[in-house]
Amino acid sequence: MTTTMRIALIGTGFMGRMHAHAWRTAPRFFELPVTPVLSVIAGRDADRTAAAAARLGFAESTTDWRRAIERDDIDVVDICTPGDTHAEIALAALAAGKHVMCEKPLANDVATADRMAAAADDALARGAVSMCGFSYRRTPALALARRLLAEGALGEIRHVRAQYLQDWLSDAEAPFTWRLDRTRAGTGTLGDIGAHSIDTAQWLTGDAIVGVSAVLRTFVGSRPVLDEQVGLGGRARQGAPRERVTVDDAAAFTAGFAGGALGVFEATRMATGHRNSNRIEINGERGSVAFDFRAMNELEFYDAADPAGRQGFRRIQANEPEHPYAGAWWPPGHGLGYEHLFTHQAVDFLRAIAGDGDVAPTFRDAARVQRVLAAVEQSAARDSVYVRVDGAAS
Ligand code: SOE
Repeated sequence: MTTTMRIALIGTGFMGRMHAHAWRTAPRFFELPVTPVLSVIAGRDADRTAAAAARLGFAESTTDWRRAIERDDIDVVDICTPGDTHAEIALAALAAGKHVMCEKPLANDVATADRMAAAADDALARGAVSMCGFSYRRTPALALARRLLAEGALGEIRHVRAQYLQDWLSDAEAPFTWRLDRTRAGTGTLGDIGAHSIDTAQWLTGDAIVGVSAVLRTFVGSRPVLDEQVGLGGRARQGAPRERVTVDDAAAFTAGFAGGALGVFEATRMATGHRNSNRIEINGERGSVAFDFRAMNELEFYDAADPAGRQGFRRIQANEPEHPYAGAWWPPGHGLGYEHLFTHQAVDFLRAIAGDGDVAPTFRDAARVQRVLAAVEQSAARDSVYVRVDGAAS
């Protein structure tokens, strides 16, 4: 095995910049069996991609992702592009023998996700690792929750309550983006942020969602097109042409888990005042955990075994050296941020490549999330009838 992992990053937007930061930061804070090297970044516009390379620390830039993938001196392909391009890039990269990191949601439909998962399984047999970027798994407080649940601290799980609330589309004049185009994004809020809640819920509980009953809403049917899209924000000029929104603005569904737990999920980009409130609470027979990304360094834990008179949720600052990932960073209590999740993701990925730890979530795990997304859409299209999740354990 080489001691370096030469990265080709495809995409220069929000996630591209975030992943670049993660590859650069990971070896500076974590002991790694292999060292990432920022070799090439691919984007659509030559000047802007060259500027991104210079700024983010890549040796080279290109407008041809295929050439980047074909190169012998590339080991890892990192896909940070809109969903409709994931499969083509990932399949080409896996065929070329590269390790692949792919942003979420894995694909825009189940059949494509399944093809990617099958290709990843084959590639793994040949030593190439693939991971889907459900980054919230790498929040120390949520990884601690996962540890508590795996240890059985909550006992039998009865309730999963997940809300992912954003508000960047609450203004009807907020501009159109690819995220509002079904052909590019697959679904809207559901796949973009609801997918995080689904993945987090299944990962924390170790249980599968087997059926859903759902509603989807699109509150604003068309949006102004900006001359140039910058990030998620911005406002269009007066009289700008409008583009039809072909995805959901909000999703709500109840879910049954294989083990009997009842799930209630809500995802929206229309919750005024909520910039990025990713919350989950799980109640079991022996206790509960609760997390809100607004206080991402904390996990609330209720232990029903605490003595009478002293019971209540305790707030654990998940920044102690005993907590997942936290020991590599600052002294206790100094806090981590959103970007740390991606650094942790890069660390886990590089370690998995070197055979140190399992790769997760795999493309197979991500295809299971895709099945839940599909079931939610089917239920919503049929007046919320209960739809079984295809292929889920029952
Ligand atoms: C936009 O809604 C977005 O950037 C998502 O695409 C990310 O996955 C989420 O972490 C933050 O919000």
